[in-house]
Amino acid sequence: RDARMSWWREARFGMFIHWGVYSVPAGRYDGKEVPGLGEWIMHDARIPRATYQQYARSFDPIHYDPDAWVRLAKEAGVKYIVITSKHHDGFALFDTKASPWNVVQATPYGKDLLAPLAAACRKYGIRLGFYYSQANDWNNPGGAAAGGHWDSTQNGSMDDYIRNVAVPQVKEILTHYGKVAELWWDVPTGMTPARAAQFLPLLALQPGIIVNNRLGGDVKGDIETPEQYIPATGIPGRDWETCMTMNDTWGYKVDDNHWKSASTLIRNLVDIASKGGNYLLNVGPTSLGDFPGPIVERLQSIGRWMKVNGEA
Ligand code: JFZ
Repeated sequence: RDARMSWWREARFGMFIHWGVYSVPAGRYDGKEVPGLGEWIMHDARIPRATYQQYARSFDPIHYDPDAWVRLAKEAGVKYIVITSKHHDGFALFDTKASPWNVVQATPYGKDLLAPLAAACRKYGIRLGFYYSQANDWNNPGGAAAGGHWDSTQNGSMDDYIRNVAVPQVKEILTHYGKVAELWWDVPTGMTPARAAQFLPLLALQPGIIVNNRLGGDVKGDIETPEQYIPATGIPGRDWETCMTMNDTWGYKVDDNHWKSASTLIRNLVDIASKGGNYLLNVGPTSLGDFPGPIVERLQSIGRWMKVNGEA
């Protein structure tokens, strides 16, 4: 266990990437800003499944340059990246046989987004992890929806969804992209010990993998995941990773300009490192595949600070 955790305990700084079809509406529906998180827009605005699926036709990230993303991360001192392979909207950023709701089949872009990111990470010596929403899935029928479904076409058996979509997709992300550093489960709506147990054997596919604590069904995982805050005294006896946004959303939202300053972000990183944790700092790329300007500026500022004060 300790050997497996050793790189992670020294890493201190990771980059979270929330990217998907929600970057197309970018927080607006029916001409109005939808309050809350950009990646929750389908849920929060009760967007019908067929309507939401139309956004995929405009998901065409022709500016996507994973080499540039990873270089920027590396220059900021980031040691690992965790990207949403599938968020709660169920959209897979990868080529999957388990559901047609994926970037290859449902978008004009038509190419797997994870493979070139994995290649860039290998090139720059950055570890790569995957976020996967195992329970909430608002498009593949039978997937859970926190608070319940709002469109009858979402209905189905959650056990069938787990067997036919989630488990096969987790197997795909753990076998098609080389070494996977971290697996980031999220929001265990409807998860039971029996459902969680369907996923556990898959971890053997990546012997060194580090798993967070959000699978559900009483599975503890390797790391705690304080969200948007820094525990005052760390978390004694547990490894932990504070995930945090630079503004107020994870997925890109055009109206969210509430940016933390670079000095706040640097202070947070130092505070977290001093308490034995890791900082997983989020970026929400646009549907064209760009990092918003304020994010680039902050990563560059952190990089300048690292050059003077960091180790790497
Ligand atoms: C979850 C997601 O719903 C959200 O979209 C984002 O991906 C974030 C990183 O994770 O949101 C949560 C999950 C757990 C808590 C709060 C928000 N929590 O435990 O306080």
